Amino acid sequence: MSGLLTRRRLIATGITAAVGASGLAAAARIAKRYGLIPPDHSGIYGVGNTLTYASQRILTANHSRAREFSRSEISTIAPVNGGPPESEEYERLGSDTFRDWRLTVDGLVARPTTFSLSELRRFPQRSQITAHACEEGWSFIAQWTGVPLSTVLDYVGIAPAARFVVLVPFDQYWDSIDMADAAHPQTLLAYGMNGTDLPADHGAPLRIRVERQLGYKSIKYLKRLTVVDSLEHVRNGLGSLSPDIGYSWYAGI
Ligand SMILES: Nc1nc2c(c(=O)[nH]1)N[C@H]1C(S)=C(S)[C@@H](COP(=O)(O)O)O[C@H]1N2
Ligand SMILES: [Mo]
Repeated sequence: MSGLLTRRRLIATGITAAVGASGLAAAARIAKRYGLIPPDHSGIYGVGNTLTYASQRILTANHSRAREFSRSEISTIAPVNGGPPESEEYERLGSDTFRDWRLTVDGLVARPTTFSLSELRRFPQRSQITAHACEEGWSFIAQWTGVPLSTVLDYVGIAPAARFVVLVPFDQYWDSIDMADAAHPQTLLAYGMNGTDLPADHGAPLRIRVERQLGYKSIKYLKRLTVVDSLEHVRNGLGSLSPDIGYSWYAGI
């Protein structure tokens, strides 16, 4: 009897798995047809990553905003994950209040440009009070001030083939976002936090805020943004350091 039950259960499990797998395959085909394929689409988590990304992109096609908070809700403590880079170049630039620091914006753009901090400050400014959620389970609310990434991309003129923006900091991290996130009104190149210059621990002189994704996408200590049509030949080909350490490229919330 118990043998029969086991067998039945096995059959049932097999069917469920088969239906699930073909459903996933169909969804993956639809995702591919509409260009909703994340760079880490292969491998054991590939189908799941593709489904998450494609369904969120369909649901959030209208640039839905992350919640914004009031000043009184700003957290008194803001934890740090990943302190300032131990790079000679970074330390040298920081010792002179980042006067010689430049952000390079290149790749598929009409006018590759390097920007000093004061040049970035001359663009129309935006401030937003948002919640930062780390994948490790903690969060805090802070005010971020900077220039929308879309303003800078409009200035350099992105090519029609552009699909991703690669984010390169001074440390070993790197990541990329798609054009939906790049054009999102809350995606900010932030040089200020809670009314002061961005503190060293939180990414001085410039970090990105990608408010619709988990904290690890908000790359700190930026030095370069490169616009590309594909991530296939960028470093590990997976769009980010995260898949190397067990996290997905897309971390939408
Ligand atoms: N360059 C760089 N960016 C980074 C990190 C890092 O170590 N280096 N850590 C990430 C992670 S996991 C989180 S949760 C946030 C932390 O931001 P905070 O230190 O301002 O809280 O930055 C993200 N951006
Ligand atoms: Mo994080």
